[in-house]
Amino acid sequence: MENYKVKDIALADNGNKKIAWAESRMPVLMHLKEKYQNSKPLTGMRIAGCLHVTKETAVLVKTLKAAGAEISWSGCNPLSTQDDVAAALAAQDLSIYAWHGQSVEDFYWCIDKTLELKPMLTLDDGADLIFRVHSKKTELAKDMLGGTEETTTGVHRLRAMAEAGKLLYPVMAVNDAETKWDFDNVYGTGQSSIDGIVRATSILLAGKNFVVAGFGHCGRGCAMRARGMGARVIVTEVDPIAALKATLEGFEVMPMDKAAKIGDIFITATGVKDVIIARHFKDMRDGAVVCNTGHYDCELNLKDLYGLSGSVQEIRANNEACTLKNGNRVYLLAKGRLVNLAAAEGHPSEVMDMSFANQFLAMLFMAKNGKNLTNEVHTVSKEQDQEIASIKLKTMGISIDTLTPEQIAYIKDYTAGT
Ligand code: RBV
Repeated sequence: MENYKVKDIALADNGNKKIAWAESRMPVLMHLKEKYQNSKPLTGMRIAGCLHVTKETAVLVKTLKAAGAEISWSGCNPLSTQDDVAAALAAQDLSIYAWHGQSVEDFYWCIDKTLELKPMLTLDDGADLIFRVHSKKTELAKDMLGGTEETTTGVHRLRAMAEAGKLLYPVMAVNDAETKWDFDNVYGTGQSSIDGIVRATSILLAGKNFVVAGFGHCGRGCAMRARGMGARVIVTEVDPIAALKATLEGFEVMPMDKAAKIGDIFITATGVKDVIIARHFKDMRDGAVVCNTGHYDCELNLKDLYGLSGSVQEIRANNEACTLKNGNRVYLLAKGRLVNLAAAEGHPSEVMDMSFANQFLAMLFMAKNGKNLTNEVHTVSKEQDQEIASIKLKTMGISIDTLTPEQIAYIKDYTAGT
């Protein structure tokens, strides 16, 4: 019996070409694959994963397999699966359930299929898989060694579960590694979100009012990159410290009520729902482009937007013209799903290299130590972060200085002053 469901297995050749491209740009993960493929420390480990099926994820999956794991996989967003990559993984006898353009029912069906493996480890991006275990398949929790979580929103959900005393096994917050969120969230989101906007619109960014909602790691990346393309960047925030950071970075900060009236392009990166709602849509200029790069599609209130629209027409891939009853057009990209993954290819391989090296090492750690950890959200060690940064630098041909013993002594010597 087939242990996969993908759009079209005949796309595997294309998928393999994409994966080879990603492999050539993910030297840290490839180094780890090389290092562990003989000793196979994940032998006997059953891992269920729920993470965007992209060429980069395929490199992670192949690395976990090379280290001995048995794997079942699903995508973590209905619109982010790259069908050729999914086909390539299925053709390599990996148990994978993922295709682009799923309904919510399909989405959970896929997760449930992956849980038939009776995993001992879960790997999440957004916490939908682990939440499924906790809500519908609790009988699986007792045999779990641990889980890992890739993204900010998932970590928030898991911390809330842990605080409520509901977490049934330990989880590693991969997102919070410095070599993940200071790079993936900033440069990855920044570049790939602009990429998604441009692919869906072919719009000129120079001279546009580009509104970024949220100035966390992801919002900062979008703001920086939009500015680099010549846009006038406006930031909206709810946190005074983040607002101050944006201001001192030279971005204009104002409430969404004001930004809505002047923005040409809007992107949400907040992790919060209802950031852009009816009154904002009504106030927008004719031709405004609206999209989201946060994990869930609730940041834009789509019910409001569709409710205000007299007609909705898909004018090109990932771009719907919503003609409001006041005659203005608002262009919605990728149905409010992550624009970088739905309308482009997600973060570039070079940056996912570090994120997925963290995922891989976190999996090794959980396989070995999960049994002895408390049912809380744990963070990756400083050593893991440093190791990944060091290998990355080495593969980039960059060397750095080393502290002398005298300098180390100086740092520790609190008596040394003026
Ligand atoms: N993300 N993965 C990719 N190319 O595979 N791109 C982005 C990829 C992850 C990223 O790590 C982020 O935390 C998460 O997607 C949001 O769902």
